[in-house]
Amino acid sequence: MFETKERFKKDFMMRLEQREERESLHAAYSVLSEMVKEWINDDWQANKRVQREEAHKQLYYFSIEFLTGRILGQNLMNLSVHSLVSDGLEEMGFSLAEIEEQELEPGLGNGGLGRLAACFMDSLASLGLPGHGYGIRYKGGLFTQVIKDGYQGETPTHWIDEKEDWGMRQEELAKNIPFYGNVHLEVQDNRLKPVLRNAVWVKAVPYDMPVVGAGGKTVNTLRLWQAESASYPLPEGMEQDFYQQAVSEISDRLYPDDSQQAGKVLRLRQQYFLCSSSLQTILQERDYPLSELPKHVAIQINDTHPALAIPELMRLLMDEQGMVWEEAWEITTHTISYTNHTILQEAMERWDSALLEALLPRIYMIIQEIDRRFREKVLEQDLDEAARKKLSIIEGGAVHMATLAVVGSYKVNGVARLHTDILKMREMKELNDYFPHKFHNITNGIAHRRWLVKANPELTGLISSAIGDEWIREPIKLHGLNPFAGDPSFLQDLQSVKLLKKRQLAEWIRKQHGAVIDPESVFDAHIKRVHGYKRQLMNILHIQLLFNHLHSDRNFRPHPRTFIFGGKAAPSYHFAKQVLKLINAMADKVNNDPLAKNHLRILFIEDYSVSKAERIFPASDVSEQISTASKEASGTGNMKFMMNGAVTIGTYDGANVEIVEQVGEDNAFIFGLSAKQVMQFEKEKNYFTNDTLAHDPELQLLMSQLLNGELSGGEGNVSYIKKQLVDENDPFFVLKDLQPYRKAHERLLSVYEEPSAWLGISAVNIAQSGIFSSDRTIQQYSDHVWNLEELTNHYT
Ligand code: T68
Repeated sequence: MFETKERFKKDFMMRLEQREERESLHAAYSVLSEMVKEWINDDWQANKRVQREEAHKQLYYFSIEFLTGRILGQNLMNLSVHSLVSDGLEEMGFSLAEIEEQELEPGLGNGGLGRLAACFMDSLASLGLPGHGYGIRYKGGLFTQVIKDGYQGETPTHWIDEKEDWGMRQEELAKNIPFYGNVHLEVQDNRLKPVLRNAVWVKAVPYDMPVVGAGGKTVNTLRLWQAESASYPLPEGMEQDFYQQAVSEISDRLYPDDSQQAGKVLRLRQQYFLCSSSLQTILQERDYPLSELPKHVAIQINDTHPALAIPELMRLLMDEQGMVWEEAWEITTHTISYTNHTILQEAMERWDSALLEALLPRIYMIIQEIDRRFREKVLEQDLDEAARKKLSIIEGGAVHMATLAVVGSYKVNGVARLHTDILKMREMKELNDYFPHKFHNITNGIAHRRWLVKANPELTGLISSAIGDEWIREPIKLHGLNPFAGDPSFLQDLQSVKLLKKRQLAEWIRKQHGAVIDPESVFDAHIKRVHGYKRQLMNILHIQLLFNHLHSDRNFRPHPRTFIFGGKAAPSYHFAKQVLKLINAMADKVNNDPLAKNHLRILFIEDYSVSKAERIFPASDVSEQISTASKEASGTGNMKFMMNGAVTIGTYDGANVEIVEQVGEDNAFIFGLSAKQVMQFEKEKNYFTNDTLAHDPELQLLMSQLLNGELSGGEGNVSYIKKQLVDENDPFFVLKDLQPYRKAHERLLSVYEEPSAWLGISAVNIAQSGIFSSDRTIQQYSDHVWNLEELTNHYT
């Protein structure tokens, strides 16, 4: 049906005419997605068959979040029919872009971690590797952000349209998961066996989504579990209503806390629900002896959220399959590997032992035994008390999930080189000393097909006209663009493309938000979750410095800039919410100031999402990557900007280090404390905000403006900001890095004034960005962790 344009048009119209509301855009979306699903389905079934027959090793990526973004357009692109469909629709008077907008966006993730999982799904399928996702089908994705009077409000987001869902319900593959109850030891087959009595059972029903790789040849599966009532008797005394409520809660909504440990029992239920249903499936679907599991299966756990996979696999192997501890442990620790995404203490998962024991008594017993055996081994080494503590899984009345994850996996990776080094040398030093070959680095990457090819077809066209289109399959070949960084005619075209993308964004903003921005101004974007360490506060304070400077110095009249912010704050993160209010209050002030508005504009884009990101990255000139050095594990937005030719202003943090290594220090604007300096201050506790303020009247003025409420529309609006900057001695070094940040902006602007220099830098950034494709990342996981083989006859 997509073989020729004419065939597509005929088929599409025929189906549309059978629809009741055939005039509506939604009907067009519905018909088109139905056609794509049918088209994919044959290949999907064929792929499943081939993967079974060829007995390929399979990778299962366990993640509590998959932030896929909209799916229709992505599938059309990977099936290589995007332009055919787009042209065909246009000839019939439809716009594919408008049709794509009809799709409710699945917001099943908070930020980088969830989006990374989605990029990985794309790369696995595009490289022809058998890798599948396991996650949760939350009814409510991440909340919708509503800004009212400058404050963030949150409303629930429902993304599921049962009729148009990309997920196919697989009732017959449902699994039952036990919670609570008591463990009894009973004699069965002449041995003592732990049996769970009086448990509360929950049914997990899978919804399978096809994941189409580029070229459409490989179709993998993203399986999302939905919680439903099981048909088991309820424990004595439990009311049916209560039970149903508790069950549906499990997949009711995504937790909105990123980089924060939630600590709630519901979160723990979600985690076990995911791990148990997925592992039961993997074990049941197999047609090889259990002892060979690590030869046939690799399981990657995305952060510690699915770390219960370790004791759960032990439970299934021992209690259900009759294995002894040693063999089960051997298999588990050769099947599971773990990716760490953070060193922030507040994000480290620690579950209260009593809570875990009550919810999952058998799992807790197994964790205790893992801990006991590991302690015994540790005792054989000559270590001091502090080191031994760091090697304990259960410590201080809590289960330390990162320690469990390290002990129970065969490989542990960080997500950028600096982050991995910090893990090995500081955060997990003792574990790394104990398991010297376990830790390694695999730097994150992004799906260049979504973030460049799809989001920026104009730049894609320009690149291909210069160097051919092989880079789309082999992104490292973007290197071929390097010579064009000195080619005036290419740079002029590059400038035209950027201007076009800026105009498109400005037009969309005018329509959506009614705000007017000038495409001739510098688009400087800071888009990511709002967090102390990401330092949106430093960005906005810098704008106030510029504002003060404009008013105090009539010779200071810089090139116009538009500062674009976008991002959500966790609903209970008061500090972040005040920063958000501060940004909006500053926008009001600056955008209406007769002098300032000619030079500075502030735009806050409400309800930042994947689809909004797809518009902002291509239109940005400047990429704000200004986290406190050592705090951002990697960052992936930094890579999306770079690939679209935006220039980085940032600290040496996360993957920024590797970005600058690629482009050279002349092609990025780096400033501020290094990770080493930050960690030194933290260790010695010898940094004092007042030392920074003492000799700097500009900063003193700024602080008084901030603290008296002048910038935020009221003193009360900065109480948490004040607490952090003043009472807590500015833990993220906002004030310390502010003047260096300002100087970096000055350097940046002076280069911007020279178009050929600026565009050359932009071109080098694009040329050197290929290494940050998630195809490279996935290949590394495959080579060094999973040992996957490319599917050979996946075209059948
Ligand atoms: C991010 N982490 C890292 N966490 O902050 C970022 N956390 O540096 C990195 O690039 C990215 O992971 C991918 O590796 C997160 O996004 C969360 O979203 C999260 C969610 C729930 C609980 C804790």
